[in-house]
Amino acid sequence: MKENFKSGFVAIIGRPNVGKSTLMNHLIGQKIAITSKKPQTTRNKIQTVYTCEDGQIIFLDTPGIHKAKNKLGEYMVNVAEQTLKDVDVILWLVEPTTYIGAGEKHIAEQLQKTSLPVILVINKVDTVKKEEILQVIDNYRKLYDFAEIIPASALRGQNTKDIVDSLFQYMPYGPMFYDEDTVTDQPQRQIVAEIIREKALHALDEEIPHGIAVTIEKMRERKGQRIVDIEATIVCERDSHKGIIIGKQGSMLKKIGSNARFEIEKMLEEKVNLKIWVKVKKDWRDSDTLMKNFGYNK
Ligand code: GDP
Ligand code: K
Ligand code: MG
Repeated sequence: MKENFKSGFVAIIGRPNVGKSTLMNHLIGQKIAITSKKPQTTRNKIQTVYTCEDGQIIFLDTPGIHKAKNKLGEYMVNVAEQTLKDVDVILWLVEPTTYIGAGEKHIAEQLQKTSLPVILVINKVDTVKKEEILQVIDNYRKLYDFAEIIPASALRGQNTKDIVDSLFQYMPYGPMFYDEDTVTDQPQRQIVAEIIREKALHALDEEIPHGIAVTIEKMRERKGQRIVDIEATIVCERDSHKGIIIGKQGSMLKKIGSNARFEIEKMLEEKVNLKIWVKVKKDWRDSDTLMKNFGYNK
């Protein structure tokens, strides 16, 4: 370990879908947070660890800071606000649009309350022209007093090294909090549940996905064999949703299951026997008890 080793905590914030999970996954080089085209994919605070010669960065992938519409929404906003209290640097991701919307203004207002350095990443620059990027930078410079503004593409890995460098610049000297092999402290069961939820999000249409949760009832390696038996339940809000998730003669559930199994096997490096059930729990997103049941509590 180097003498001038730095370490600290970084909150990744930004509206849903700007590429927070993609960036974090890219930086740590391993898929942890699930990503999708639908907003609000990330519900829980996920901690990932990036370690190199210069130091260690612990990332907290926060759900979007936005106005809550139900209990789940309130929970997510709460997690985000709590996270901001315990970090050294804030990394804010935005889309490369010249128009700054109400959502961004809302976040800027929240940030005025902190004295932490805020690094702005203008992500997805692979989707716009150079001239436009300069205009975006200009507009954001007027919005807030950022420590740095970095245009990048998390998907292509453009300028992501610059992001790491400037994070270290604003980070204190400190110890290694986690050993260098650690990339996350998320329990494996939770990652498995997130993978299944991601595959369901990808396979299903609009409305249903926000109303689903995944629980893992069983996850156990067979004695003396390299096979893990997993039993999971997809919880949805309506009987009609249940029908769609199962599909004609079980075809949809089969697709979700085999896509999930493929990825879980890659992660565990073992064969997986995956059984998925589908259950209806009406309005679970508006119930404190059911939310707790699904692991959304602090
Ligand atoms: P999050 O909700 O902020 O965590 O966003 P995700 O990481 O889930 O990304 C949302 C979508 O944007 C996914 O389809 C990503 O593949 C896509 N995306 C993320 N970063 C980039 C980027 O740099 N360029 C492009 N073109 N797409 C990106
Ligand atoms: K997303
Ligand atoms: Mg995410």
